[in-house]
Amino acid sequence: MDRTILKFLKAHKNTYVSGETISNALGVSRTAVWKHVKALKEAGYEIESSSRKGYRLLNEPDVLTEDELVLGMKTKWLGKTVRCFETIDSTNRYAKDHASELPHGALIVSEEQQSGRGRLGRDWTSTSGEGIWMSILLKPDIEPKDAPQITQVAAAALASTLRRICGLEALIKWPNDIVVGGKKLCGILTEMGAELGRVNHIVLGIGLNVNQSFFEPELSERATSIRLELGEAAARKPLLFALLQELEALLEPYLERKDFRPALDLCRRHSAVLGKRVKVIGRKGSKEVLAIRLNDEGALVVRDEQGDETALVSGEISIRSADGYI
Ligand code: BT5
Repeated sequence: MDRTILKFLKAHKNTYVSGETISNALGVSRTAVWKHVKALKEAGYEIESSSRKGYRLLNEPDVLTEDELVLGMKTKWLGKTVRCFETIDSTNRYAKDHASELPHGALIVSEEQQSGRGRLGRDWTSTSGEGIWMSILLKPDIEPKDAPQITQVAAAALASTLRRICGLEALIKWPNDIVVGGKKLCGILTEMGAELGRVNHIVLGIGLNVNQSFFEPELSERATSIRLELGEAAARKPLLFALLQELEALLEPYLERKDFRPALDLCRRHSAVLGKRVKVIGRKGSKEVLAIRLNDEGALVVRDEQGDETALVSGEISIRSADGYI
C-alpha cells in the first residue's frame, strides 16, 4: 500500500480532502486514490467518503504495521528500519538470524508470536494483538561482560514510560521484569552474538502485556496487563512510540560515552527488590538473602545470613520475594 496517501490523510485528519486534491498533491490518479482508500478501509481505517467533499480520516486502528510505525516514529535512529509481522515464531529469533543484514537500531515487531521465548528456554505467551512483542537489534561497541547493562537500560526505559504514559506504579524486578502490584507486566530477553572480547550484536527482546483481559490459569497468579491494571484498554501505538523515544534517550549516553548513570538512577529509584529479603534462584539451587543495592555496574549486591556480600550478575539468576513472586 502506498504510504504517501495514508500520510496525507493523517495530515488532514478529521477534515475532508477531495480525491482531486490528493491526486494533484501526490501525482497519482484519482482511481489510485480511490483504490488505496478502499484498501485502508478494509484494513480497519475509518474513512468517510463523500462524492462531493472527498475523503475524511476519522479513526485509525491500533495496529503495529510498517506503515503506522514508519509514519509515527518520533526517534532519531532507533526503529528507523522496521519489520512487522502478523505472526512469527519469535522476533528475537528473526533479529538474530538477520543480524548481519539489518542495521543498528532495527526494530522487529509482531502482532503474535507462536514460540515467544523467555530466558533459559522458557516460553513467553504472546497472544495476537494484545501486547507489544518486539526486538531491537543493536550493534554496540561494548564488551560482552557489559551486555547485561543493556537489559537494565531497557528496564529503566520501560518503568519510566509506563509510569509517565499509563500512570502505573511500575517497578523493576531485577534483572529483567517489570512488575505492577506484584505481578509481571513485562519481560526482557537480551541475547548476544559475540566473539572473544567483542560484541557483534545484541538482540533486545521486550514483551509487554497491554490488552489481555485474562491469562491462562498457569499465568494468572503472576501475570498482569495494562488493561487489567487500569480497567480499560490501552492504545499500543502511542505507548510504543513513547517507549522507543525513552529507550533512545537512555541508550545514547550509554552507547556514546559508556554513561550508564541515567539508566542506573532509574533502576535504583524504581526497584522492586532493594531493601527486601529475596530468594535468589540459580543453577545450583536457591538461597534467601537481603537485596542491598545496585552497584555502579548494575549488579545486584546481596547479603546472606553470614553477613557476606555478593554482587550478582544477571545472566541466569531469578529473584523471588521471600513469600511470593514479588
Ligand atoms: C522473560 O523471560 O521474561 C523474557 C520475555 C521476553 C519476551 C520477548 S517478546 C519479544 C521477544 N521475542 C521473543 O521470543 N522473546 C522476546 P523469563 O524471565 O525467563 O520469564 C519467562 C516466564 O514468564 C515464563 O516461564 C512464564 O512463567 C512467565 N510468562 C510467560 N509469558 C508471560 C506473559 N505474557 N506475561 C507474564 N508472564 C509470562
